[in-house]
Amino acid sequence: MPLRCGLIGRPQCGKTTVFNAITSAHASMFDAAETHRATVAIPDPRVQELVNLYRPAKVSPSCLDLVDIPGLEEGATSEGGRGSKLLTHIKESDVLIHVVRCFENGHAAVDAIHDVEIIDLELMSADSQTLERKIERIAKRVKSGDKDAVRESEDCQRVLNRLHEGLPARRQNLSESEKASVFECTLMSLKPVLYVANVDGPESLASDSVEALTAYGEREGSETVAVCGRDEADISELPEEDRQAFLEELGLHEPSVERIIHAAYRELGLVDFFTAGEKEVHVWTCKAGSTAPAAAGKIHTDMERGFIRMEVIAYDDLMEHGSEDAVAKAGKQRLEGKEYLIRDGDIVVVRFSPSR
Ligand SMILES: Nc1nc2c(ncn2[C@@H]2O[C@H](COP(=O)(O)OP(=O)(O)OP(=O)(O)O)[C@@H](O)[C@H]2O)c(=O)[nH]1
Ligand SMILES: [Mg+2]
Repeated sequence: MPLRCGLIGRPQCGKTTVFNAITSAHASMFDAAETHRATVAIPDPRVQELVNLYRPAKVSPSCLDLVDIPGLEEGATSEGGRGSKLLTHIKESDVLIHVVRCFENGHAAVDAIHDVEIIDLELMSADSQTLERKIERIAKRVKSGDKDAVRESEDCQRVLNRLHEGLPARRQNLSESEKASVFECTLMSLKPVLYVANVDGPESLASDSVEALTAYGEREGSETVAVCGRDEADISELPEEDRQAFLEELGLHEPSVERIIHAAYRELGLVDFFTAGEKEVHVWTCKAGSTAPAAAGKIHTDMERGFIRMEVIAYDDLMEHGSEDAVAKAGKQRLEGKEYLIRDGDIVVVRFSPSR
Protein backbone atom coordinates (compact mmCIF):
# COMPACT_ATOMS: atom_id res chain seq x y z
CA MET A 1 0.00 0.00 0.00
CA PRO A 2 1.60 3.31 -0.99
CA LEU A 3 2.06 6.06 1.55
CA ARG A 4 -1.02 8.27 1.27
CA CYS A 5 -0.48 12.02 1.49
CA GLY A 6 -3.29 14.56 1.34
CA LEU A 7 -2.54 18.14 0.30
CA ILE A 8 -4.63 20.58 2.29
CA GLY A 9 -4.62 24.35 2.73
CA ARG A 10 -6.61 27.50 2.16
CA PRO A 11 -7.91 28.38 -1.31
CA GLN A 12 -5.21 29.69 -3.66
CA CYS A 13 -2.35 28.76 -1.35
CA GLY A 14 -0.71 26.73 -4.12
CA LYS A 15 -1.92 23.16 -3.45
CA THR A 16 -2.31 22.30 -7.13
CA THR A 17 0.99 24.00 -7.94
CA VAL A 18 2.78 21.91 -5.30
CA PHE A 19 0.91 18.82 -6.54
CA ASN A 20 2.26 19.49 -10.02
CA ALA A 21 5.76 20.13 -8.71
CA ILE A 22 5.76 16.81 -6.86
CA THR A 23 4.14 14.65 -9.50
CA SER A 24 5.30 16.38 -12.71
CA ALA A 25 1.63 16.29 -13.61
CA HIS A 26 -0.05 19.10 -15.42
CA ALA A 27 -3.15 19.34 -13.30
CA SER A 28 -5.29 22.31 -14.22
CA MET A 29 -5.27 25.07 -11.66
CA PHE A 30 -8.49 26.52 -12.93
CA ASP A 31 -10.91 23.96 -11.62
CA ALA A 32 -10.66 24.61 -7.94
CA ALA A 33 -13.35 22.05 -7.10
CA GLU A 34 -11.53 19.16 -8.69
CA THR A 35 -9.60 16.57 -6.73
CA HIS A 36 -6.33 15.53 -8.34
CA ARG A 37 -4.69 12.24 -7.56
CA ALA A 38 -1.41 10.71 -8.65
CA THR A 39 0.92 7.95 -7.61
CA VAL A 40 4.61 8.73 -7.86
CA ALA A 41 7.65 6.56 -7.34
CA ILE A 42 9.63 7.72 -4.35
CA PRO A 43 13.03 8.75 -5.65
CA ASP A 44 15.90 6.93 -3.96
CA PRO A 45 19.38 7.00 -5.52
CA ARG A 46 20.18 3.69 -3.79
CA VAL A 47 17.70 1.92 -6.04
CA GLN A 48 19.69 2.84 -9.15
CA GLU A 49 22.88 1.54 -7.52
CA LEU A 50 21.16 -1.76 -6.74
CA VAL A 51 19.87 -1.96 -10.30
CA ASN A 52 23.42 -1.44 -11.61
CA LEU A 53 24.59 -4.30 -9.44
CA TYR A 54 21.82 -6.87 -9.86
CA ARG A 55 20.57 -5.97 -13.37
CA PRO A 56 17.09 -7.13 -12.39
CA ALA A 57 14.27 -7.80 -14.85
CA LYS A 58 11.95 -5.67 -12.75
CA VAL A 59 12.23 -2.69 -10.40
CA SER A 60 9.57 -1.88 -7.82
CA PRO A 61 10.18 1.39 -6.00
CA SER A 62 8.19 2.58 -3.03
CA CYS A 63 5.26 4.72 -4.04
CA LEU A 64 3.52 7.78 -2.75
CA ASP A 65 -0.13 8.40 -3.35
CA LEU A 66 -0.80 12.13 -3.46
CA VAL A 67 -4.25 13.72 -3.38
CA ASP A 68 -4.83 17.43 -3.98
CA ILE A 69 -7.84 18.02 -1.73
CA PRO A 70 -9.68 21.17 -2.75
CA GLY A 71 -12.21 23.29 -0.98
CA LEU A 72 -11.17 23.27 2.63
CA GLU A 73 -12.46 26.62 3.78
CA GLU A 74 -14.38 28.07 6.66
CA GLY A 75 -17.63 26.16 6.97
CA ALA A 76 -16.64 23.51 4.43
CA THR A 77 -16.98 20.69 6.91
CA SER A 78 -20.20 21.88 8.52
CA GLU A 79 -23.48 20.22 7.73
CA GLY A 80 -24.66 21.39 4.39
CA GLY A 81 -21.07 22.24 3.43
CA ARG A 82 -19.69 20.18 0.58
CA GLY A 83 -17.83 18.35 3.27
CA SER A 84 -18.22 14.62 3.17
CA LYS A 85 -16.12 13.78 0.13
CA LEU A 86 -13.47 16.16 1.32
CA LEU A 87 -13.41 14.59 4.75
CA THR A 88 -13.09 11.11 3.30
CA HIS A 89 -9.95 12.16 1.44
CA ILE A 90 -8.50 13.63 4.60
CA LYS A 91 -9.42 10.60 6.71
CA GLU A 92 -7.79 8.28 4.19
CA SER A 93 -4.47 10.15 4.34
CA ASP A 94 -1.55 8.83 6.39
CA VAL A 95 -0.07 12.31 6.56
CA LEU A 96 -1.48 15.73 5.73
CA ILE A 97 0.71 18.05 3.72
CA HIS A 98 -0.51 21.46 4.76
CA VAL A 99 0.41 24.02 2.10
CA VAL A 100 0.66 27.56 3.45
CA ARG A 101 0.82 30.64 1.26
CA CYS A 102 3.97 32.62 2.01
CA PHE A 103 3.98 34.53 -1.30
CA GLU A 104 2.28 37.86 -2.00
CA ASN A 105 -0.71 37.51 -4.30
CA GLY A 106 -1.85 41.13 -4.50
CA HIS A 107 -5.18 40.37 -2.78
CA ALA A 108 -4.54 39.43 0.80
CA ALA A 109 -1.54 39.93 3.08
CA VAL A 110 0.56 36.90 3.94
CA ASP A 111 -0.37 35.55 7.35
CA ALA A 112 0.89 31.99 7.62
CA ILE A 113 -0.15 31.20 11.19
CA HIS A 114 -3.62 32.69 10.76
CA ASP A 115 -4.13 30.55 7.65
CA VAL A 116 -3.01 27.41 9.46
CA GLU A 117 -5.36 28.15 12.33
CA ILE A 118 -8.34 28.54 10.00
CA ILE A 119 -7.76 25.10 8.52
CA ASP A 120 -7.19 23.61 11.96
CA LEU A 121 -10.47 25.10 13.15
CA GLU A 122 -12.26 23.32 10.30
CA LEU A 123 -10.61 20.00 11.12
CA MET A 124 -11.40 20.46 14.81
CA SER A 125 -15.00 21.36 14.14
CA ALA A 126 -15.50 18.18 12.11
CA ASP A 127 -13.69 16.16 14.79
CA SER A 128 -15.94 17.62 17.49
CA GLN A 129 -19.00 16.41 15.62
CA THR A 130 -17.49 12.95 15.25
CA LEU A 131 -16.71 12.75 18.97
CA GLU A 132 -20.14 14.05 19.96
CA ARG A 133 -21.73 11.38 17.78
CA LYS A 134 -19.66 8.67 19.43
CA ILE A 135 -20.48 9.92 22.92
CA GLU A 136 -24.15 9.91 21.99
CA ARG A 137 -23.92 6.44 20.50
CA ILE A 138 -22.50 4.87 23.65
CA ALA A 139 -24.65 6.88 26.08
CA LYS A 140 -27.01 3.96 26.70
CA ARG A 141 -24.17 1.66 27.63
CA VAL A 142 -22.77 4.36 29.90
CA LYS A 143 -26.11 4.67 31.66
CA SER A 144 -26.28 0.94 32.20
CA GLY A 145 -22.92 1.17 33.99
CA ASP A 146 -20.78 -0.57 31.31
CA LYS A 147 -17.27 0.20 32.58
CA ASP A 148 -15.61 0.21 29.14
CA ALA A 149 -18.22 2.56 27.80
CA VAL A 150 -17.82 4.91 30.77
CA ARG A 151 -14.07 5.08 30.26
CA GLU A 152 -14.42 5.59 26.52
CA SER A 153 -17.03 8.27 26.96
CA GLU A 154 -14.92 10.14 29.52
CA ASP A 155 -11.86 9.90 27.28
CA CYS A 156 -13.80 11.25 24.29
CA GLN A 157 -15.26 14.04 26.39
CA ARG A 158 -11.80 15.12 27.55
CA VAL A 159 -10.49 15.20 23.99
CA LEU A 160 -13.61 17.09 22.93
CA ASN A 161 -13.16 19.67 25.70
CA ARG A 162 -9.61 20.34 24.57
CA LEU A 163 -10.78 20.71 20.98
CA HIS A 164 -13.24 23.31 22.23
CA GLU A 165 -10.32 25.07 23.89
CA GLY A 166 -8.74 25.29 20.43
CA LEU A 167 -6.21 22.48 20.75
CA PRO A 168 -5.98 20.14 17.72
CA ALA A 169 -5.86 16.50 18.85
CA ARG A 170 -2.26 16.10 17.64
CA ARG A 171 -1.24 18.82 20.15
CA GLN A 172 -3.13 17.24 23.04
CA ASN A 173 -0.53 14.69 24.07
CA LEU A 174 -3.20 12.00 24.30
CA SER A 175 -2.86 9.25 26.88
CA GLU A 176 -2.82 5.64 25.65
CA SER A 177 -6.37 5.19 26.87
CA GLU A 178 -7.54 8.34 25.08
CA LYS A 179 -5.82 7.23 21.89
CA ALA A 180 -7.58 3.88 22.05
CA SER A 181 -10.96 5.47 22.77
CA VAL A 182 -10.80 7.91 19.84
CA PHE A 183 -9.15 5.43 17.45
CA GLU A 184 -12.28 4.50 15.52
CA CYS A 185 -13.15 8.20 15.06
CA THR A 186 -10.13 8.75 12.75
CA LEU A 187 -9.76 12.29 14.01
CA MET A 188 -8.42 14.59 11.34
CA SER A 189 -6.70 16.96 13.73
CA LEU A 190 -4.78 13.94 15.03
CA LYS A 191 -3.20 13.19 11.64
CA PRO A 192 0.51 13.87 11.37
CA VAL A 193 1.08 17.14 9.55
CA LEU A 194 3.90 18.38 7.41
CA TYR A 195 3.87 22.10 6.66
CA VAL A 196 4.90 23.29 3.23
CA ALA A 197 5.73 26.98 3.16
CA ASN A 198 5.07 28.01 -0.43
CA VAL A 199 7.30 30.99 -1.20
CA ASP A 200 7.81 33.19 -4.22
CA GLY A 201 11.48 32.53 -4.93
CA PRO A 202 14.75 31.35 -3.42
CA GLU A 203 15.37 34.71 -1.72
CA SER A 204 12.27 34.03 0.44
CA LEU A 205 13.14 30.49 1.52
CA ALA A 206 14.11 31.82 4.95
CA SER A 207 11.61 34.69 5.21
CA ASP A 208 9.88 35.75 8.44
CA SER A 209 6.75 33.80 7.43
CA VAL A 210 8.76 30.62 6.90
CA GLU A 211 10.47 31.12 10.25
CA ALA A 212 7.18 31.73 12.03
CA LEU A 213 5.66 28.63 10.47
CA THR A 214 8.72 26.53 11.31
CA ALA A 215 8.54 27.63 14.95
CA TYR A 216 4.81 26.94 15.03
CA GLY A 217 5.35 23.45 13.63
CA GLU A 218 8.18 22.68 16.05
CA ARG A 219 5.85 23.20 18.97
CA GLU A 220 3.82 20.19 17.88
CA GLY A 221 6.76 18.22 16.50
CA SER A 222 5.85 18.86 12.85
CA GLU A 223 8.42 19.70 10.21
CA THR A 224 8.22 22.62 7.80
CA VAL A 225 9.61 22.42 4.28
CA ALA A 226 9.96 25.63 2.25
CA VAL A 227 9.36 25.29 -1.48
CA CYS A 228 9.23 27.66 -4.43
CA GLY A 229 6.04 26.06 -5.69
CA ARG A 230 5.64 27.86 -8.97
CA ASP A 231 9.29 27.66 -10.01
CA GLU A 232 9.50 24.02 -9.06
CA ALA A 233 6.30 23.15 -10.91
CA ASP A 234 7.88 24.77 -14.00
CA ILE A 235 11.10 22.83 -13.51
CA SER A 236 9.21 19.55 -13.13
CA GLU A 237 7.97 20.02 -16.69
CA LEU A 238 11.52 20.07 -18.08
CA PRO A 239 13.25 16.95 -19.36
CA GLU A 240 14.73 15.02 -16.45
CA GLU A 241 18.37 15.77 -17.40
CA ASP A 242 17.85 19.54 -17.35
CA ARG A 243 16.13 19.76 -14.00
CA GLN A 244 19.11 19.63 -11.66
CA ALA A 245 20.83 22.64 -13.23
CA PHE A 246 17.72 24.80 -12.86
CA LEU A 247 17.25 23.63 -9.28
CA GLU A 248 20.82 24.54 -8.42
CA GLU A 249 20.19 27.95 -9.92
CA LEU A 250 17.39 28.34 -7.39
CA GLY A 251 19.82 27.35 -4.66
CA LEU A 252 18.05 24.04 -4.10
CA HIS A 253 19.95 20.78 -4.21
CA GLU A 254 17.04 18.42 -3.94
CA PRO A 255 13.70 18.86 -5.72
CA SER A 256 10.76 19.52 -3.41
CA VAL A 257 9.42 16.03 -3.97
CA GLU A 258 12.47 14.61 -2.22
CA ARG A 259 12.49 17.15 0.57
CA ILE A 260 8.79 16.64 1.22
CA ILE A 261 8.98 12.85 1.09
CA HIS A 262 12.00 12.69 3.37
CA ALA A 263 10.23 14.91 5.86
CA ALA A 264 7.07 12.76 5.61
CA TYR A 265 9.19 9.66 6.29
CA ARG A 266 10.68 11.30 9.37
CA GLU A 267 7.26 12.51 10.48
CA LEU A 268 5.80 9.02 10.24
CA GLY A 269 8.98 7.27 11.38
CA LEU A 270 9.32 5.17 8.22
CA VAL A 271 12.33 3.34 6.81
CA ASP A 272 12.95 1.51 3.54
CA PHE A 273 14.54 -1.88 3.14
CA PHE A 274 15.18 -3.93 0.01
CA THR A 275 14.90 -7.34 -1.53
CA ALA A 276 17.28 -7.64 -4.45
CA GLY A 277 18.10 -10.25 -7.06
CA GLU A 278 18.16 -10.92 -10.77
CA LYS A 279 14.39 -11.09 -10.93
CA GLU A 280 13.58 -7.95 -9.05
CA VAL A 281 14.84 -5.09 -6.94
CA HIS A 282 11.98 -4.17 -4.64
CA VAL A 283 11.77 -1.38 -2.08
CA TRP A 284 9.65 -2.05 1.01
CA THR A 285 8.54 0.49 3.57
CA CYS A 286 7.87 -0.12 7.24
CA LYS A 287 7.87 1.67 10.57
CA ALA A 288 11.31 2.33 12.02
CA GLY A 289 11.83 -0.07 14.90
CA SER A 290 9.82 -2.88 13.27
CA THR A 291 11.00 -6.36 14.16
CA ALA A 292 12.30 -8.61 11.38
CA PRO A 293 9.07 -10.68 11.24
CA ALA A 294 6.90 -7.53 11.09
CA ALA A 295 9.05 -6.17 8.26
CA ALA A 296 8.92 -9.54 6.48
CA GLY A 297 5.14 -9.31 6.79
CA LYS A 298 5.24 -6.31 4.47
CA ILE A 299 6.53 -8.64 1.76
CA HIS A 300 4.09 -11.45 2.48
CA THR A 301 1.96 -12.38 5.49
CA ASP A 302 3.26 -15.97 5.18
CA MET A 303 6.75 -14.65 5.77
CA GLU A 304 5.68 -13.10 9.04
CA ARG A 305 3.73 -16.14 10.21
CA GLY A 306 6.36 -18.69 9.26
CA PHE A 307 9.39 -16.46 9.96
CA ILE A 308 12.56 -18.39 10.75
CA ARG A 309 15.39 -15.93 10.21
CA MET A 310 16.56 -13.12 8.01
CA GLU A 311 19.80 -12.80 6.08
CA VAL A 312 20.79 -9.16 6.18
CA ILE A 313 23.34 -7.08 4.31
CA ALA A 314 23.60 -3.36 4.98
CA TYR A 315 23.38 -1.25 1.82
CA ASP A 316 26.63 0.56 2.66
CA ASP A 317 28.48 -2.74 3.10
CA LEU A 318 27.24 -3.96 -0.26
CA MET A 319 28.44 -0.77 -1.94
CA GLU A 320 31.78 -0.96 -0.18
CA HIS A 321 32.49 -4.59 -1.13
CA GLY A 322 30.73 -4.69 -4.48
CA SER A 323 28.91 -8.03 -4.29
CA GLU A 324 27.02 -10.26 -1.88
CA ASP A 325 29.85 -12.80 -1.97
CA ALA A 326 32.44 -10.19 -1.09
CA VAL A 327 30.28 -8.95 1.79
CA ALA A 328 29.95 -12.52 3.07
CA LYS A 329 33.72 -13.08 2.79
CA ALA A 330 34.30 -9.90 4.79
CA GLY A 331 32.05 -11.38 7.48
CA LYS A 332 29.51 -8.61 7.09
CA GLN A 333 26.50 -10.73 6.11
CA ARG A 334 24.37 -11.30 9.16
CA LEU A 335 21.81 -13.92 10.18
CA GLU A 336 19.19 -12.23 12.31
CA GLY A 337 16.36 -13.67 14.37
CA LYS A 338 12.90 -12.58 15.47
CA GLU A 339 14.16 -9.86 17.79
CA TYR A 340 16.14 -8.02 15.12
CA LEU A 341 14.99 -4.47 14.44
CA ILE A 342 15.06 -3.63 10.75
CA ARG A 343 17.28 -0.73 9.70
CA ASP A 344 16.95 1.67 6.81
CA GLY A 345 18.85 0.29 3.81
CA ASP A 346 18.91 -3.37 4.88
CA ILE A 347 18.96 -5.79 1.98
CA VAL A 348 17.21 -8.93 3.17
CA VAL A 349 16.41 -12.51 2.34
CA VAL A 350 13.67 -13.97 4.51
CA ARG A 351 13.83 -17.64 5.49
CA PHE A 352 10.40 -18.90 6.43
CA SER A 353 8.30 -22.03 6.44
CA PRO A 354 5.37 -21.56 4.10
CA SER A 355 1.96 -22.21 5.61
CA ARG A 356 0.26 -25.39 4.45
N1 LIG B 1 4.09 34.10 -6.87
C1 LIG B 1 3.78 32.85 -6.67
N2 LIG B 1 2.57 32.45 -7.04
C2 LIG B 1 2.23 31.18 -6.81
C3 LIG B 1 3.11 30.25 -6.20
N3 LIG B 1 2.47 29.08 -6.10
C4 LIG B 1 1.25 29.26 -6.62
N4 LIG B 1 1.10 30.52 -7.07
C5 LIG B 1 -0.05 31.11 -7.73
O1 LIG B 1 -1.14 31.11 -6.85
C6 LIG B 1 -2.34 30.83 -7.56
C7 LIG B 1 -3.03 29.67 -6.92
O2 LIG B 1 -2.27 28.49 -7.11
P1 LIG B 1 -2.95 27.06 -7.08
O3 LIG B 1 -1.86 26.05 -7.13
O4 LIG B 1 -4.03 26.95 -8.06
O5 LIG B 1 -3.58 27.09 -5.62
P2 LIG B 1 -4.65 26.09 -5.00
O6 LIG B 1 -4.36 26.07 -3.54
O7 LIG B 1 -4.63 24.80 -5.72
O8 LIG B 1 -5.98 26.86 -5.27
P3 LIG B 1 -7.46 26.30 -5.14
O9 LIG B 1 -7.46 24.91 -5.69
O10 LIG B 1 -8.25 27.25 -5.96
O11 LIG B 1 -7.78 26.36 -3.70
C8 LIG B 1 -1.95 30.57 -9.01
O12 LIG B 1 -2.15 31.77 -9.72
C9 LIG B 1 -0.48 30.25 -8.90
O13 LIG B 1 0.23 30.60 -10.08
C10 LIG B 1 4.40 30.70 -5.83
O14 LIG B 1 5.24 29.96 -5.33
N5 LIG B 1 4.68 32.01 -6.09
MG1 LIG C 1 -6.20 23.71 -6.66
